[in-house]
Amino acid sequence: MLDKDEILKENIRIPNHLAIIMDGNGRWATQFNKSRSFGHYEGMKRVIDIVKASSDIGIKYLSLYAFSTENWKRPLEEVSYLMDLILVFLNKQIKHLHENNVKLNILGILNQLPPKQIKKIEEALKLTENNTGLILNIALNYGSKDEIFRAVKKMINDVWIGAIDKDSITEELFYNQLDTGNMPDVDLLIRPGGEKRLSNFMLVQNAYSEIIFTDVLWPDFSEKKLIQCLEEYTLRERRFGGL
Ligand code: V07
Repeated sequence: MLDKDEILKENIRIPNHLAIIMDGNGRWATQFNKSRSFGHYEGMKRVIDIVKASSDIGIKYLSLYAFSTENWKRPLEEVSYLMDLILVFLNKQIKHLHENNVKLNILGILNQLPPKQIKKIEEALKLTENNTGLILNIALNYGSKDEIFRAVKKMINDVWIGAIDKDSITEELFYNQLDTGNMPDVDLLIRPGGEKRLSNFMLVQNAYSEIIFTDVLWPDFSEKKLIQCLEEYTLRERRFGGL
């Protein structure tokens, strides 16, 4: 069990907004001659662990990349399994998340998912909407270029219908149209799985974030690995502060 007081005593810096690209699930499973889906299932269990750890540590925003707009190109069988996982996760976890005061939020275009999934997610959003604890952003059918494009189109439309004046378009107004609304930027981005790319994930929100790439595959990620990343983040901040 993770002791929040221990962490505070050790002077570890806690990011306000942590983002994670949950990569390496398929490769993790292939190591054991199992199907990629087996890796996705194991990866889902780490979502549960890391949400709990983040909430205990006092992280305010946690953004997880679960399914990109590009992921539709994967084999149908894998896509179907990932869609099933949405239901499995919510059926098993939503009550627990709610009891822990977690507020769910989705980044990406919800209405392009299958109807069952949309319904389940909408119920979960409604259930947790007044919660005041950790804000859990799940990026589903999400791509950052798409997010930026939608924000621009929305503003053009708002000008066109007379809802806003074109001169009232400020940087702030633009950022507020993004799927993260008025949430703060990401402080720390962690990418397990060995790749060293952003892969179209929260490009605007990561403008100033510290980035940690680790070879650990997502199903092997743990509370302990998270603390190690926070230690590295703390060291980087200290160096920066010393200049
Ligand atoms: C997915 C597990 C994590 C590793 C990456 C791919 C597989 C949780 C969700 C989820 C959570 C809340 C919610 C909707 C979905 C999820 C997908 C894949 C598509 F409201 N894990 N997880 N969704 N994986």
